[in-house]
Amino acid sequence: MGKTIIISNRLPVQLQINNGGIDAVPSVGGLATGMKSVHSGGESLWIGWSGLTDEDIPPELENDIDKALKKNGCSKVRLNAQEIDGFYFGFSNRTVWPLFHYFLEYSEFELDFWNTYKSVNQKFADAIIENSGEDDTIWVHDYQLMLVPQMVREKRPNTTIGFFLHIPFPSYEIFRTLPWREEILEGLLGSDLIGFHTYDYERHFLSSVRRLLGLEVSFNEIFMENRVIKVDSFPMGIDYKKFKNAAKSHQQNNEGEQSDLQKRLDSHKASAPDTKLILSIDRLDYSKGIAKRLNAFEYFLNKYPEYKEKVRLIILAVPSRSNVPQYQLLKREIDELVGRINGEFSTVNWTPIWYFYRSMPFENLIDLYTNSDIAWLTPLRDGMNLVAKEYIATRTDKTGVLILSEMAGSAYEMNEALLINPNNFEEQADTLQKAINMPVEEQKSRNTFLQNRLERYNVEVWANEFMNALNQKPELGHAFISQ
Ligand code: GDG
Repeated sequence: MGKTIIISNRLPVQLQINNGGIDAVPSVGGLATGMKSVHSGGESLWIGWSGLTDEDIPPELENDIDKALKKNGCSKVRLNAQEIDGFYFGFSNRTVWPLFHYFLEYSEFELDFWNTYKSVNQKFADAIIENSGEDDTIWVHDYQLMLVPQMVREKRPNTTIGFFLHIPFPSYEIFRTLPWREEILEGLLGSDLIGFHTYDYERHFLSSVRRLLGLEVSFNEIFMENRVIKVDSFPMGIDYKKFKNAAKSHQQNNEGEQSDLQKRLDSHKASAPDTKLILSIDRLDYSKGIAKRLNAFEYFLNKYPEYKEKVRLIILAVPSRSNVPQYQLLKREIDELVGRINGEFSTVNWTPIWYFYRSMPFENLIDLYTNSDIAWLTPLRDGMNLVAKEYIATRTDKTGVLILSEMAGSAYEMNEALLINPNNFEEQADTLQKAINMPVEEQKSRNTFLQNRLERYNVEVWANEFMNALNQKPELGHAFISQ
């Protein structure tokens, strides 16, 4: 058997140019951790963009970069600033991302973006061909690379290719508005296995394939002229042990080892022991519903004024895609909302919202998870939402309440959370009230179910299940043979 080739837009390492040298620092993101079991030793290669454009890479460091990447089992695809503009900020994040998250009015159908997306996808496919053999198994990740499977298939008809989409696949009625809808589907159909987080995304995809390409679909198989393509759902898990153990050692730390954030949280608890902390963590993205959440919080404070000075909302919004205009507008809207709500409700002793617009180190993330009585996550659309799972994993004493949008993929597996419609302020205000007053026994009972499920179906199991399914290619079925 050959090696495994993983392809994603970004490599699982960060390149840092320091005086005269190069460091490749492994990333700690969900995908990088999840793929650890697949991407081990010399058995696999990860191909992707390094995060530095051609213009950023001093020619004399090119070799050192390649060496540093090779040490980490990685190989880079070179992209210049103009390619990143059209492919990443353009087609990926101004066309596909909004469309697949049902923000139809934000989706821009620009021919230039599309042409750059095609040529950059071809670059990734060429890099795969150059670095792989016929026997290798290829796993392509996410919406930036949807044309890659077919581009590889053309050159390597017998290679095993899998594709996993980390964001929702929209309903046919939304997807059909894309001018290049057939090309995207055909690109994906170069795969042997196409994976989604949930059964609904899978269903939407199959419906688009049937209605736009007229292909025969039976259960979760698509029949093409000479191939059968399997489609299935693989809900992504988290590195459960990592979060659980981090939370445990966080509790054991004595004062000297505490972060400044933890000290601040402690002093807040000492001065206002009855105040409940409500947490939300997201990239600053319109799909995450941050502005609506703030409006719902204001609605809650007006509907239940007895909770003034008794709750605090902590918002961690991580900067993201800040050169896309919609994200700049959203940043302004959130700044204004936080200012207005704090201006309206603050007292000498109390500020209702603590707002952090930055990325925090992992330790601080654990500080926030472990100190919050409630996690309140309100995406308007979210492929999965790993933050919901991470919050539950850090609740070592099993207390804590998760309020989660039904529009997140994770809601399908987290029925014991309090599920809400993020557009319904009335329901959210009542749910916050319920969460604040939920008896500890009920919290523990709900979280026990959630934790057991998350521990069992962790990210390693997710990756292995996908790989196992990929390596069991379907036989040409009866429906196909009888044609
Ligand atoms: C996409 C899909 C799908 C957040 N802030 C900080 C930080 N994080 C980490 C969290 C979590 C990750 O980032 C965010 O993951 P999500 O799943 O919530 O959301 P997306 O970034 O939108 O991811 C999503 C996912 O892909 C996987 O398929 O679930 O639906 O949109 O792991 O912990 N980490 C650190 N500092 C921060 O400030 N260190």
